[in-house]
Amino acid sequence: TVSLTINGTACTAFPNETILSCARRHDLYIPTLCELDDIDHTPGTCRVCVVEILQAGKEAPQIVTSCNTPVREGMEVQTRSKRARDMQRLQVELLMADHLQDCATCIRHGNCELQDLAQFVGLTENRFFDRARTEARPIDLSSPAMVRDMTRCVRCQRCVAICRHHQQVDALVMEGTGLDRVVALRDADDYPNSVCVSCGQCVLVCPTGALGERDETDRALDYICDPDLVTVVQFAPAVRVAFGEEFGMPPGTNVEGQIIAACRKIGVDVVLDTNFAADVVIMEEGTELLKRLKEGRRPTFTSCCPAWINFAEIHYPEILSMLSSTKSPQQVLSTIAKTYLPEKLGVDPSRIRVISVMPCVAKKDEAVRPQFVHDGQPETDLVLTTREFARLLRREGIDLKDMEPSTFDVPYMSAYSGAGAIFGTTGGVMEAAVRTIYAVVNGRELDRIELTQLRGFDGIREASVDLGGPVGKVKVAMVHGLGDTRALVESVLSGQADYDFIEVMACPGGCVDGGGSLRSKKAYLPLALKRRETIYDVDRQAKVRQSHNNPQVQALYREFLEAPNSEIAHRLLHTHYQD
Ligand code: HC0
Ligand code: SF4
Repeated sequence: TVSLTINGTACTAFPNETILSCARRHDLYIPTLCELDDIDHTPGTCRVCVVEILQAGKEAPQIVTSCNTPVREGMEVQTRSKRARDMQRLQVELLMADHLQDCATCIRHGNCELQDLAQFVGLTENRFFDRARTEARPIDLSSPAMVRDMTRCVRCQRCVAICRHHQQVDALVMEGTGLDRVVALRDADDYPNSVCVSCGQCVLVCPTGALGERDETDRALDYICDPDLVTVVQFAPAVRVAFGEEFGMPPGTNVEGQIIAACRKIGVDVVLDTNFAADVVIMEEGTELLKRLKEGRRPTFTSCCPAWINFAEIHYPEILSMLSSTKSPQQVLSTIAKTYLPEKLGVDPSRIRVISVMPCVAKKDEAVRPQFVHDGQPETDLVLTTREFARLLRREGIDLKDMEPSTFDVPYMSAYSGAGAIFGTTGGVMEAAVRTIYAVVNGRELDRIELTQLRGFDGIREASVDLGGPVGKVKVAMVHGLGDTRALVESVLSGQADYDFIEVMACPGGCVDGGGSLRSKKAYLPLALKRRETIYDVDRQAKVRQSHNNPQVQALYREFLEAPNSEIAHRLLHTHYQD
């Protein structure tokens, strides 16, 4: 180990450890901006973490960036000397020189790492701001999902790193020099022509409002406040366990009841659950899989994650025939909400507007796919990310904590099984599918419902599952995060891998940490495990734990869809992909 002092306190460090890392382990705060510890990102571009050091043998102290300067034996570090504090403040002021300062209208207002930093260093003036130069930087509105606003970029390059090294999509590059340096799309002028798949991981790590979802809270209010419209809200499996913390509740709290109550309070007419549609997806996809297995078509990939669909279409069109044709739960619910629901409610389908609340930005993209728009009418009218939903509630003066939990008020399209609930975490779709397929094949339920061999957090997990009967053992795989997905797809294409069924989720962790989730500061994915624990709890406590045993799903087939993969189910609930 290495001995040094920081602010006069004796510290021990590992050889080659940085000053910043050592300070953090000793609970000594140094301001940072570009760095992101849990993805090992230290580009040293913001220079906010400057400290003063005196090294053995040197007479004068030096100013260095602590994120990339290794400790030395006998080093004396000052993080709070007058000179260090002045330099930290100057660096923040320089960052502000070309950062648009209309904070009140920024999507990140109140939750911005740059605002925090300005407070920490006590910034009271901004001598170098060049408005004309800043406003000349591009704002890209070409994606239905995201906005890339370079007037607010601080060039931390976290987005470039996450896209390149973790998702391995490599859609972003740094372009230009000096003050004109910005994040650009690689080899493309706009999102539709780029290799970006809208997974939103870049948005999750952006410290400012430079990357954000396309905010649609205004349009949501237009629908909700229009007395002629019947507004339907559906919310995704993961939202209920990844939302409470925005309102000060412990991470992983299940706020399903409060979400229902809040929707009702703001004037939503009908609240439905995407979990119900997840159960329907299992009926359709499970049936489809059995058919494909019989025909010897393997493997089958799940198709519910829209960033994965984008990834397959853009990067591996040769595998599109291996994707399940079943629509995602979001699109299944919206479709039924415009066909079956109007009959139930006795209203004209043209009056229905479906708003879905998703922990995902790619769902916005999915909603406007041409396959899901008929005669100009989309199945899903509007997608709000979890972040926008929080914004919407605030706009309506609602604090989720004050809401008395409520329950769904219609006896259809809202009940769900434990299998539908676990869709929100990596491995959940596979587990849900196996529970139902086993019962279909054997005429009885699995003895052990919790398929713990499918759970876990490794990027790629595989297992052999005995489905019994004529089907026997099948080989399944689950992958999350697009870096590992790329590796798995390559191994399928090269013939190395030999799977029957593969679940893909583009976001690491699955939807519990989707790209539309609340943003954490100074960390990439700190809350995934707490959220997934709650999801597994929901399953454990569910009265019905298999999709086919959900009485409302049974009623839907009895009253409307006839049978899984029936002609009408095919017409309404299946889709195709484009290469
Ligand atoms: Fe997901 Fe979904 S589970 S993609 O991760 O399948 O976003 O939560 O809503 O559609 O159900 C997200 C979450 C969903 C869909 C479901 C699937
Ligand atoms: Fe890369 Fe995903 Fe961001 Fe697109 S949305 S730039 S693929 S991280």
